[in-house]
Amino acid sequence: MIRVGIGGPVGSGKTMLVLRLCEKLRDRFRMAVVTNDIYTREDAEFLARQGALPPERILGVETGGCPHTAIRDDTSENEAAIGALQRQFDDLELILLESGGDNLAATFSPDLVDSFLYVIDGAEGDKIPRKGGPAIRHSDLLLINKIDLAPYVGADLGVMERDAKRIRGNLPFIFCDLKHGIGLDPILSWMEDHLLFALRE
Ligand SMILES: Nc1nc2c(ncn2[C@@H]2O[C@H](COP(=O)(O)OP(=O)(O)OP(=O)(O)O)[C@@H](O)[C@H]2O)c(=O)[nH]1
Ligand SMILES: [Mg+2]
Repeated sequence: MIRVGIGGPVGSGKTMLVLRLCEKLRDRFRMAVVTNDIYTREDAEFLARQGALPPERILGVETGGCPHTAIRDDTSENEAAIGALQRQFDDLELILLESGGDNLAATFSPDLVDSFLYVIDGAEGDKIPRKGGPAIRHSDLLLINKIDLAPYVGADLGVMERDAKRIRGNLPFIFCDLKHGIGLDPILSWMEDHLLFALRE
């Protein structure tokens, strides 16, 4: 079974990415989702309402406190959620695990996930990629989302591209507008090449 972590600051589009990935992958793989919210289970409820997956395949974990802890330092709540899903669906192939929104400092424990994607909001200003931090630097794939909104705040995609290249070296990044599905195909191709190829179809 492959576990994919999805991290990023509050409101950057993590849940939208989970929804889009479910829509594209649910007919090919046996999937489940774990969402982390700090104080609610809102993301799990949203995904269930949207029909991302059958509701019993979506588990919301209310982490309380600091979202980093639950995905990096003490992952027991998330391991328990994954364990519960595995007991219910013993043939799971792919789990998407959404972190609570953070402040550019979170990373996933390599014991919790096989790979992690980090979503930043391109409409928060073109300085975000160069602010760096462990996830912008080291995530397996960086997504610069909400490019549809970037022009409204004067955020320059060229600046973000230059800084992302400089900070990440050879690690990949993709510009996207997940609300409208822009950039989803390259994200899926990357997942195919790096993760999904290992799963039987
Ligand atoms: N215009 C636009 N809106 C987007 C895009 N991606 C997400 N949104 C919207 O931005 C808001 C936040 O998106 P979410 O997917 O909930 O963000 P999140 O990172 O999961 O947020 P938290 O879990 O609360 O940290 C929602 O209203 C989305 O509809 C995008 O690419 N373009
Ligand atoms: Mg969310």
